[in-house]
Amino acid sequence: MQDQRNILITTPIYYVNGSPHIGHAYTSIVADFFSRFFRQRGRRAFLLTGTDEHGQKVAQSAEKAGMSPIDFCDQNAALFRAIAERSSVAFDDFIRTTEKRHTSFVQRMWKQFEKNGWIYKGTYNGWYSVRDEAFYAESEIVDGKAPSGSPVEWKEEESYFFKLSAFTGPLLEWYERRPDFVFPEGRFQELKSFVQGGLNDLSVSRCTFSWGIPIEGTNHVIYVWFDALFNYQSALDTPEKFKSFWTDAKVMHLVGKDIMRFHAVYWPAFLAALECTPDTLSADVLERACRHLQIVTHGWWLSEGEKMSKSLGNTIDPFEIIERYGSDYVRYFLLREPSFGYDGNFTREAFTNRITGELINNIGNLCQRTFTLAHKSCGSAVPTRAPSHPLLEVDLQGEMEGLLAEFKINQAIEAVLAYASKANELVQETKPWALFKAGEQERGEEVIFVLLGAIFKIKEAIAPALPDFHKRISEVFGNQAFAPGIKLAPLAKVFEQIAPA
Ligand code: ME8
Repeated sequence: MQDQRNILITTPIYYVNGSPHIGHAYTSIVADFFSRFFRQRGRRAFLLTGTDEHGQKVAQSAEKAGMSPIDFCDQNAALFRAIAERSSVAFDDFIRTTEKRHTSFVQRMWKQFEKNGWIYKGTYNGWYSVRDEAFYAESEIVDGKAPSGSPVEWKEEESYFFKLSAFTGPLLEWYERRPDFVFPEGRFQELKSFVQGGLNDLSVSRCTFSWGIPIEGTNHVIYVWFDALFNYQSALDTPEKFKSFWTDAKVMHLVGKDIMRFHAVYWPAFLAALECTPDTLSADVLERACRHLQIVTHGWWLSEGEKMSKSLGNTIDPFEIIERYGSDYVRYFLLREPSFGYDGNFTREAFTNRITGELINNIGNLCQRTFTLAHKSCGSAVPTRAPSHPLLEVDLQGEMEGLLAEFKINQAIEAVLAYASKANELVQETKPWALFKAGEQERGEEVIFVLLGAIFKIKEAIAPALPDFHKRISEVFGNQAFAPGIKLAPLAKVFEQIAPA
């Protein structure tokens, strides 16, 4: 039976140390794609996004900008909200970790950890990367840098620790029960190898700066990742929301591959720690606490084959390209180009080729030709002669469901393109304009009926990727279900041409 549970879909909450990047827009677009897809199937989906505002990185960036941390956060959080809106990401909530609903929630969680015996005080001696806001073991440092390539510094400071080491065995046992916990499988293997190496206790507080959630009665603030991960629960700020979108729901955390470890190791450990003591920890507790969780990781966007970086000057500004091409084109390219889960390469050439070759020349051309004839020769209505035809029998939605159950986003889009190509072949074979010209009105109308039916299927199937296209084509059909005789509204242009790369 199909899973009909409500679903909570989350994006990472993004650091506000700078302005949004195409990678941030990407994760949010994928999350929006899935939430639209599930909603289309009648499931209740809650799409959560937001900003991660505490920690040393943000504090340092605020200082550099000569601003107070909170003013700096206000300024940049607004940009993250704006890019989600301009990418047509229909989020249900945008959480900021500086909000009271979040800070008080995290403080409550901290107390529960203490009560359950998971926290002790010690001294952290080791490597820390401010850019990654992550601690690294000596064995992970390569050429004086973190595995991510970020610079690290040696830290020695008093710290509270979370007994993460107790989780090594239980996590490994639980992972075996949940082969789908992390997508894609290969990356899950990497994670298991990391855990097999043995987990160290985790430093979960800092006392050498103050931009964080205070631990009451101490001079410490909570480690930014402990703080950040709980956004997924603190945002569900009424008992009804918590029950509907956590306790009784499926939870899909979409993240880039860079932050898999935090989501697939720390997060399950934190959730389990709320429900047991170190003595009662087991794989069963993890199962109970995390049974509904799935971590879906995607790859990295490169720009013209290289890592995007300010110094190389090859970063892609999401505001700029959306302003220039509109959100549908940008969404289409980002969803269509990479094999989901793996790295993608953003090149101007690939962008132009996909938009022109696939959207404009295939889907756009089909719509343009069909609507023109429907208006000119069929009285601006879906013809009443309704023949049966193999194109109308295709279960495009079913095909998409099968592919998307395995996160094959690009293949699902390919299935729509293949279908549109078949409809275009029908146009070539039957030449409906010639039929009308030759006075074969009935045959012409039959062809137009089939083509309009095909367009209707296409706009439904592609809706999660192209919300604007879906809206415009739905308006042509009077926002009604497809049926013989319904009136068709005019549409000036299906897709705008774009300049060659
Ligand atoms: O890690 N390609 O925030 P962050 C693809 N605050 N995705 C990219 C990308 C790229 N080149 N660059 C960034 C954090 N991303 C934490 C998260 S969650 C409780 C806390 C996307 O601002 C990708 O989703 O560094 C990556 O995981 C995320 O931005 C990192 O955003």
